[in-house]
Amino acid sequence: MVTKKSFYITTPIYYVNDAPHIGHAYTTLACDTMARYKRLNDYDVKFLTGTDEHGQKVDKAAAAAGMDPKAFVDKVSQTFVHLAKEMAVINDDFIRTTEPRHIKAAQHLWNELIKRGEIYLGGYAGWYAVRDEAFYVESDLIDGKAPTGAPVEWVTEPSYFFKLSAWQDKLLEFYEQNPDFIQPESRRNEVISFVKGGLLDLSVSRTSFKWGVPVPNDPDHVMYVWLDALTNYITALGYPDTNSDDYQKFWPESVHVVGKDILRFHAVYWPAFMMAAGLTPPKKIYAHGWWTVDGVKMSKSLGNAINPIELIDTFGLDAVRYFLLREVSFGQDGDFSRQAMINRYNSDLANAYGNLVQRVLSFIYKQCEGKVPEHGELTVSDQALLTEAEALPPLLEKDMDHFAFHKYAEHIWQVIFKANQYVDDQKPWGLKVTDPARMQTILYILAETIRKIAFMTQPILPIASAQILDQLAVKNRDLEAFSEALKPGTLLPEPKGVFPRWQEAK
Ligand code: ME8
Repeated sequence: MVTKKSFYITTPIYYVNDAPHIGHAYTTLACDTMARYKRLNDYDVKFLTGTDEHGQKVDKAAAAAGMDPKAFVDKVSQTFVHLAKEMAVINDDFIRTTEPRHIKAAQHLWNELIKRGEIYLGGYAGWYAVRDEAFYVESDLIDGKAPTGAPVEWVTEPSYFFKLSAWQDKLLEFYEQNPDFIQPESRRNEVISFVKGGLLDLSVSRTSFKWGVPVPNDPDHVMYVWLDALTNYITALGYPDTNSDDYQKFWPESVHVVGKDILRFHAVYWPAFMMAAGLTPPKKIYAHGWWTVDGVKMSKSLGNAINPIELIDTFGLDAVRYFLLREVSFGQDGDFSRQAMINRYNSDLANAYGNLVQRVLSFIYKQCEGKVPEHGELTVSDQALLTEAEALPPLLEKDMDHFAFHKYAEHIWQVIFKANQYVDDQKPWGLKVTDPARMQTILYILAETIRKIAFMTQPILPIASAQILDQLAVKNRDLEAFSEALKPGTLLPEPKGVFPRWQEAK
C-alpha cells in the first residue's frame, strides 16, 4: 500500500473578545486554500482552526458584556464557527481552549516543564498590555505605550517563569539547522536578530485574575494565556499521547500560518517551550502581512472593521476569497477598499474568467447540440493554448510551496487571458456556416482549456469551479484526473453564468 503524504496546517486560534473581521477571515481562507490544494494533490490533510478563550483580555470582554466568562466564550466562539461555515472552510477540527482535552494537554506540558527544571517560581514586576497579552520592559515602550500602540499597565505579582534566557543559543542553532522554519525570509531575519539581542526569562503564570488554565499544584496561579494557547496545536493531535496516529503522522509536517503580529510567540516562545519539554518544534511558521481598510488600521474604536459575512453576502464567497488572496502578495501588507474589491471582481472574475466560460459554454450548448465538440487536426495555435494550460500544475506547485497565493492566481489568469485572446483571434462564431468542423475543433480546445483551468481554481474558487466542472460534466476532480481529456459527444447540461458583472446600484 502506498502511504499518502501528510500535511498539517493551522490558523492562529482567535481571541473571543470580539466578533471576527476580514483579518481573521484572511488567515483562515489562506489555510483553507492551502488545505484544499493539498487534498487535490492527494495529501492526507489535517486542518485546524479554533478559538483562544482564556486570559485577561477575554475576561475583561466578558465583564464588559456583563456575562460570566464561560457563557461569554461559548457565545462568541460560535461566531468563529459560523464564519468558517459561511466561508465554506473545510476544517478537520475546531479547537476551543476551554475544552477538557486542551486543559489536560496544557497542564501536562506545564508538568513536563516543571519536571525538567524549566520553570521556577519568582515575582513579576513590569509592564503588561492586555490587548497584546504580552509583557514589556521599560525600554520597549514608545510614548508610554507598547510598540504595538496598546496601552500598558504596571503589574506586580508572584509568577512562575520559564527559563527562556537559557534557550537563546539553542534557538539560534535551531534556526540555522532549519533554514525554512520561518517564512518569508525577511521575517526570519527579524526573528534571528531579536533572539540575538538576548532573551529574558518569561513570566508564564498570573495571579491577579482567575480566567485561565489552573497551574497544577498551585491554585493561586493560572497559566499565561500564550503558553496555554500555543499548546492547542498539539492538543488537537492527541497530546500528551505523542504516539497517537495523528501526532506521529501530522506533527512532522506541521505549518502554523499566523499574522506578523504574533510571529514572536510562534517562532521564539513556542519552539523554546517544545524543546524544553523534549518535543520537536513545528516544521514551519509562515507569517503573513496586515490588512488595513481605506489605509487605516481596523479597530473597534473607529468602528471600521469589515465584517466578512456582510462582504460575502454582497459579493459572494468566491469573490471575497479571490480578492483577499489575489490583491496582495502573501507576506505583504494589504489595503481593503470597496472600490478595489469591485475592480478586481469585474476585471478578473466577470470580464476574464466568467466571460470566457460563459461565451464558450453557451456557444457549445447552442451550436454543438449541447455536447462536447469533436475535434479535427490541431493547429499550432490550438496546441500552444493547450500546452499553456497543461503546464499549470508544476508551475502552481512551486507557487504553493512558497505560499504565493497571488502568483498562483496570476499564473492561472495568464492562461485565462490567452484563452480569451484565442477566442478573439479564432472567431469560432464566424465559422458556423463556412467551416463547422474547424469551429468544433476551436470549441473543443477551449472547453479543454476551461476544464484544466477550473481544476486549478478549485482551491481558491470552490463554488464557481464546481459549477464550471459540472457544466463540463467532469466527475473526478482530483489532480490525478487532470490529464483525462473531455470526451467528444459527452452530453453537457445547460450552462449558467458564474460571475455576472458587478454594477453599483444607482
Ligand atoms: O493573536 N490583518 O488572536 P487574535 C491580517 N489568540 N490578519 C489579521 C488582522 C489584520 N488586520 N487582524 C487579525 C491572537 N488578523 C491569539 C493567537 S495562536 C496560538 C493565539 C489575524 O484574535 C492574523 O492571523 O488577535 C493574526 O495573527 C490573528 O488574526 C490574531 O488573532
